[in-house]
Amino acid sequence: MLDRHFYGAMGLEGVYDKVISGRRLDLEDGKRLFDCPNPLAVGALAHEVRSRLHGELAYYVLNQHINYSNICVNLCRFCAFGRNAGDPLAFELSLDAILAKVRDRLDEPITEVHIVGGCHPDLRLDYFERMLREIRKLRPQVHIKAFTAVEIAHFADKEGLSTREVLARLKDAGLEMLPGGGAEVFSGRIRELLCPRKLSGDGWLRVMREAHELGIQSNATMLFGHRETVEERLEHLDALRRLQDETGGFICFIPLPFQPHNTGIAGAQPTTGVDELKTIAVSRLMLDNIPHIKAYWVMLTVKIAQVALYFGADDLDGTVIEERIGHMAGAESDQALTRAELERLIREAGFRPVERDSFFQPVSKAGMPEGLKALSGASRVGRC
Ligand code: V47
Repeated sequence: MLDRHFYGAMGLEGVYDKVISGRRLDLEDGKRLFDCPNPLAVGALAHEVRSRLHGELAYYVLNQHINYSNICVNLCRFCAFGRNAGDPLAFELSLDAILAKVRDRLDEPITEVHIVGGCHPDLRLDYFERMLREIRKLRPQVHIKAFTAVEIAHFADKEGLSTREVLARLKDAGLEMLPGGGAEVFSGRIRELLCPRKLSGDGWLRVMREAHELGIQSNATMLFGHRETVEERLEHLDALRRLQDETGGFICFIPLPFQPHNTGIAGAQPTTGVDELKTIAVSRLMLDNIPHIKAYWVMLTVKIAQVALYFGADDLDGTVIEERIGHMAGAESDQALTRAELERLIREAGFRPVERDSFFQPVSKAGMPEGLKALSGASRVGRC
């Protein structure tokens, strides 16, 4: 399929030339890719880039998600997870309950604990510091990826501290990495429409810049398929790419298809498979400086996530164990996958599974082929 004439017939020879020679795509190129009626043509270009970066490898992680609370002062219209205190579906876990969740899984070789919650009106920074320290005591080897940039800004507001001070305190308590949530799309128009109380796009980028400057790497997300235009998706990708040029702190990008159920977005249709795959492919092609693209099976479904490995994605995320944000909004996927299931999905797609940690370091180097050993460490491409 990677034939110049084939792309020329679709008006994509300029994009083809740039991809083949490793040059950066601009926003117009991105628009042409989204407009291309042939998803396989877009996917094949993304697969070319993905293969250059990761060859036949596809990654997964043994992880555990913990949501400490869904009580939230922002109540974004796209979100079915966030609730007012007193709502029958609101919950708030005590520190003991959180530690019990970690303790329950101590016999499983989990390498990452992923912790997020709503912007709670009352919980204070010392609760989050204790949470990190106690988890670290229980599982000294685990990587703790916790709190979106939106939560960090909320903690700072509540404490009267700067976001940089909050990040430094949480890092001291054991925070190693920020998850990519809360980015949505950076467009002010969309934020005004869907999440007017939430941290702005510029605010999200500022917190991420500060985290990267403090040596805390992060992921980044984009929530798509609600009210945004293709141009707004591309502006979002461009903003991430510009920040990554400066800091190098993003490890992985995760396009999140909007799940419409129980949300405040009337009449929203679920995303189609083609839009999901094309968006993943365009993300791989535009984000030439972010090493990994995650096909998050929870939101995509396991079947689309598996196919996405041929549309630019190189990672399926992980076991997850207990997921609420997507499922409260109608996600149809299971709650958890096992290592065997993740490896089967990857193998049957024709890739070689690699268990990785939060930083995409292979968990075991024993018996690993030389090529793979050489790759370990390559993911920390940034300057963090
Ligand atoms: O921040 C909220 C999004 C995010 C909906 O960093 C919704 O490794 C779809 O960020 N439909 C949380 N999405 C999930 C997230 C994440 C997941 C897995 C791995 C990582 C990582 C990050 O989910 C939220 C928001 O952007 N979200 N509501 C919805 N109705």
